[in-house]
Amino acid sequence: MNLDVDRDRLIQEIEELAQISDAEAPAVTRIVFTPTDLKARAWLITRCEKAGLAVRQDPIGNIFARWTGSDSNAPAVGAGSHMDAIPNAGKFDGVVGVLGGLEAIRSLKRSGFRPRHSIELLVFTSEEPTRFGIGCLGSRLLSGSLSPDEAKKLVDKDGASLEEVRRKAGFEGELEEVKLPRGHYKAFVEMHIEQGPLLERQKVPLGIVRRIAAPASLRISVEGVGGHAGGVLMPDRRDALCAAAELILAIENAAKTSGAVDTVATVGICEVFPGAVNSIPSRVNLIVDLRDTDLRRRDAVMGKVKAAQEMIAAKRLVSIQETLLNADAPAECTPEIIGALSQACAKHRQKSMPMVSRAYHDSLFMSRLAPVAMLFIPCRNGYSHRPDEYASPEDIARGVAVLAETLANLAE
Ligand code: HGY
Ligand code: MN
Ligand code: MN
Repeated sequence: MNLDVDRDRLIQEIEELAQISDAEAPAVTRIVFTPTDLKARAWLITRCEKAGLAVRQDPIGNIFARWTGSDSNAPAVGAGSHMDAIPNAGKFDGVVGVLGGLEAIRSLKRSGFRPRHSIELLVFTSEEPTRFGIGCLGSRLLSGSLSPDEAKKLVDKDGASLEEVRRKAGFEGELEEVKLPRGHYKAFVEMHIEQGPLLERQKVPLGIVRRIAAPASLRISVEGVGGHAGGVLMPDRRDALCAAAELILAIENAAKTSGAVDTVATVGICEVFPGAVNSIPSRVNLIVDLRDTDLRRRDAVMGKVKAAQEMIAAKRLVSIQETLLNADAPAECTPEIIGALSQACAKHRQKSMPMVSRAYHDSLFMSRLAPVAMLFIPCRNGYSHRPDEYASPEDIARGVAVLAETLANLAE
């Protein structure tokens, strides 16, 4: 099959999409259901329609752009990722899988390939947890990993519910209509930047993911006693921020002493009240992100974090409440799909290496719905979730060619 990836147009599309952002270039911010997100969706849908794909969106805003195959009874082969971006992020996270997936389909069309199984590009709503506190909202609902009732409880930091926000953004219908049955897809393949340094360090151009780490996130609220920064002497204080500081270091230590380098813990959000320089912090809210490739180890670290909360609360006479936001199992990718990716790499005479994904992805939840695997391309210095995130045109085009070959292999 003579596959020619239109690299220049693809790079130009990545640059164009990066302009649809609420941040100063080169940073990208694109939060779910904001006007910028809706503009990006409309921009993408136009390109999918130009490519001759039939497009639909579901009640949570997942986008499905389908190249209908000759056998309407055969389950579709899916590819895709996300376009939303955390504040001050880069332009490649998720986008490489969406626009790369679109270019893979276009290059197959140009090659004269005709699929028996339909090939469908999926763009998932809110892969990032930024607005509603939980990531992979679209793929969780699609795979039944999150119930519509649970989703209806979600509110953003302004107290606006997911239900009102999505309807205001024009997404009608009921969340009960989102879930798809197992068997709807024959396979799902996601191309993504590695968001780590291994491929670049080992000078291997492609990674084939066999396992996706288990993510969990917690909200921890520390309640102390506020007061005047001058009038309250140190022995009389119950400073919520000092207690939170001790807890943050205990969380770091719990990850560092888990016995494996695969355990990671991050306190990415710390809100201090009342937030005045001359007022003792009375309350602190922390959002904690905990991950490991091994579920048991991750849960053991969560147990240590709980014990640290109890110890610090007793010692400092503060109250500490933990709310579990999500705790997901890791995903094993499917040998058959991994095999299809490695065959495609071999056919394109490209070296590849087996990898674990430490970031989570929509594939984590699509694995509850269909056989999945992921294809990683390098990103410079492993940087991601930062404006200097970068993947080279060569690496992107190479990944697209292998993705196209894999999709053709699965769809014939
Ligand atoms: O946080 C993650 O792993 C993903 O980038 N949302
Ligand atoms: Mn991300
Ligand atoms: Mn991503």
